Amino acid sequence: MRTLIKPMFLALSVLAGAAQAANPIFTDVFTADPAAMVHNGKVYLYAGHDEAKDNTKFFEMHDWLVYSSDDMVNWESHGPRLHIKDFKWAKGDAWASQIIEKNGKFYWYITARHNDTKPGFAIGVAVGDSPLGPFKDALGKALITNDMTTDTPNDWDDIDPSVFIDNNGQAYLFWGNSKPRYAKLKPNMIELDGPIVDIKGLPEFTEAIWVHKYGDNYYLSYAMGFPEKLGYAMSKSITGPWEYKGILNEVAGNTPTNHQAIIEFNGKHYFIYHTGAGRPDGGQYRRSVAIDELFYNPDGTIKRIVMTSEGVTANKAVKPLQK
Ligand code: FUB
Repeated sequence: MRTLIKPMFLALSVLAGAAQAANPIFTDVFTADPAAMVHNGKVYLYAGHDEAKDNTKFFEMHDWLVYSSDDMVNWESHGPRLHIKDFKWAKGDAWASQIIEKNGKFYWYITARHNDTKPGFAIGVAVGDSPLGPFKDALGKALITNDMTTDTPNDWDDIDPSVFIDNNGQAYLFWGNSKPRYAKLKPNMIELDGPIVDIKGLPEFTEAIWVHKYGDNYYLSYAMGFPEKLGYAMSKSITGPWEYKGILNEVAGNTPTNHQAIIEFNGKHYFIYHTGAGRPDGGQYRRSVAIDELFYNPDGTIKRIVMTSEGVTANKAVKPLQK
């Protein structure tokens, strides 16, 4: 499925003279838990799909949606590109995910509820040859299961994967609810390469880790408390130690969860998150992805995000002058 999504509100800004997309950015479906990746001059956005009838019971999530844009304002919908049924070991709950490219392959790490052979939430990985797939379960079994982390009482502690490849090529998988954890990945990206390590120094950790690097600093942002604010920590190494730096984003409107992706695209930095606000029928189980700009301070710390209803302005690569 390929549909061109016109921004809900496309206006000419008097000041900037640029097209602008209002938040939330998609209004035909409910979208949550965004992850994003820049590849070949395009931004690919991978989102969970909230299908709950209303906001009274619980999440209803069966597949993951993909969108792309070359200016952050006009988005093309590529529809669902991965479904819970693509993972034979999973029985439901297509929760947060993140994708990464390595050697021309795209590895998409997902959260799902495992069937009764290994009860609890689990993390799986799908692989494809392009950002749009097609994707297939890379392992035929889950990569992380609840019985691998027995020190936490809840069965949803193994959720929300964030994947990162360091400059030396070593890949890491981060994840967790109530306890943040990471493990090295083997070069094949589908097996752990060493122990599961607990991460220290993240006060009030709840879930939703996103790891990124800017300059020579590593950043680990995460949902804290409940209702969730987003906080962040910095380090000079992907394995820590992490130093907590403060709140990055306040509680999003009309939903207690908060889940972010942070990317750089054409020289600007973006904070992609979900909110229950901005749509009359939105809420805790009917969330919508929104995007605002993110700004670094000269010392590498990040300014508090300002969530806006106006959203971001169009950002196209500037072509160099032909001589
Ligand atoms: O969308 C289901 C769960 O809610 C995610 O896995 C969490 O990060 C929270 O957003």
